[in-house]
Formats: sequence, structure tokens, C-alpha cells
Amino acid sequence: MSDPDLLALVSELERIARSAGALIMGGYRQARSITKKGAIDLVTEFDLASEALLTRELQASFPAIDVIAEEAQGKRAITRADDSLRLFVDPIDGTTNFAHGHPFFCVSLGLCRGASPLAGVVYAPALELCWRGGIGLGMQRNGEAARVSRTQALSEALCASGFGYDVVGAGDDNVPEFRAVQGRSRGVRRCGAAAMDLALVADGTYDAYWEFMLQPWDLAAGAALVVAAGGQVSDCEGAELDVQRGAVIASNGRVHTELTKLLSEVRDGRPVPTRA
Ligand code: LIP
Repeated sequence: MSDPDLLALVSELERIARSAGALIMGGYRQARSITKKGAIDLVTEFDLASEALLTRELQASFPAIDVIAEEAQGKRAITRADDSLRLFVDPIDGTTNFAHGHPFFCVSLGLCRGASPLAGVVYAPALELCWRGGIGLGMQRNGEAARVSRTQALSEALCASGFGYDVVGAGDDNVPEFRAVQGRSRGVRRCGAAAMDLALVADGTYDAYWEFMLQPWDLAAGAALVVAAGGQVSDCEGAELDVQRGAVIASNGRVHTELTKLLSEVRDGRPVPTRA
């Protein structure tokens, strides 16, 4: 896809994401119906309404591109080896935050070729923040060009991570890794929306982020933004990121090796939990 075509696609993704964000804000800090997909895995009426709007608009604007959306997809594994274009849709990333009135939630639209991120838009309506970009296009935060940080050492880094619904209480829950990075950095933030954590690495707020067992719709847009902003993404062993496997390290590139090594030391040879 040419740069002008990718730029036009990203602009259309932003328009569509913003329309979903406006819909979601109609339910922010209001009583709402909440159902559960799992013990702590929530879905609200606004997740469903946002997803219906996004799917309708994306299929109308991009009829030739597969749209894969969180709530329609459910827990079905998405493992396709082909290199077709796909749009991964998270109608509200940070659903638990939204359900409790916390402002750290977003709409995330990510374009991938196969399992490799190409471009994305992450829109956080309660914070009025929008990140957009693509490989070869650069990255913008609220319309201003932005890049990853220049922090050179993990000891000077502010990091982020998270705990997926199905790892809490499991034998492999990312808590030892969280503790180790906390002790070797300026701190680790856990704010509950992977797409925004990745976007904050892309704009230089965070120096690095990692998480296991994410879904492709959590990852696709934010990973594309990190690379577009001059950063690095990989799986948790430092190999090429596959958004379908759900394990990610994203960084400014300068602290990537140090963080990958520390996580590997903590895991001491235990395989990283992945989805595919
Ligand atoms: C969330 C992720 C977050 C993770 C949460 C949850 P959701 O996605 O964005 O990083 O730690 O457990 O998976 O379900 O709120 O869209």
C-alpha cells in the first residue's frame, strides 16, 4: 500500500474512531448494563454499541479488508498464516476502567498485514487524546508529530505493564516480572488499557511496556504506532511480534535489550504464555 493510500486510510480510521468515542462518552460515568465474559472480563452495552458502529463504518469504507472485532470474535483463536490486510477492532480497550468511571480507556483500530502491524489509531475520548500513524508515515499525538523517548538505560526508564483476565490467579501471572522491573527502573505503571500503554510508548511518555496474553485487537494499533514513532516491538523473547500470540515488549529501542534480558532472567527458561 502506498504512503498516500495508507495516510488516507489512517485519516478515515481516525474519523471512524472519533465517532465511536462520541457514542461511548454518552455512557461514561452513567449507570449502564454490564455483563461478564469471564470472572473479571466485562462487556458493557457501550462496548457492543461501539463495536456495531465501528464494524458498520469500517466495512462501508474498506469493503475489501477483513474486520476482526473483539466482541464478535469472542475467545476464538485467530491464527492465520496468510498476509492479507486485516483491521483489528477494540471497541473499548480498558472496559473495566470504563465500567468504573476511570478515564483510561480508548477505541483502538489497527491495520495488519497478516500478523504484522502496519498502521493504527488509538482514541481516548475521556482524556481527549488521539494517537495516529503508520509505518513510513510517522506518528502524531493530537495532530502534533511525536516520537519515542531518548532514555538510554532501564534504570532511568518509566515502564508499564498489565495483567490479562486469564492470567490473574494463574500460576504465571506477570507479578514476578512486574516486581523485578519495578526494582530496576523508575517505576512501572498499570493503567489497564494496552492500546494506550503502547501509544504512550510511541509518544515518549513511557520508555517501555510489556504484557502477556493480550488479544490482537489490544495490540495491533499501538504496536504500529510504536514502530511508526521510531520505537521497537518484539515478542517477549525479542523475536518478531505476532499480534496473534499476544506477548509483547514495546520500547524506545534503546532499553529493549536490557528489558528483554531482565524478563528472560525472571522467567528462567519458562516459556512465555501466549494465545496461539
Ligand atoms: C485490557 C487490556 C489490558 C489488560 C487487561 C485487559 P480490555 O483489555 O487492554 O492491557 O491488562 O487485563 O485485557 O479487555 O479492557 O479491552
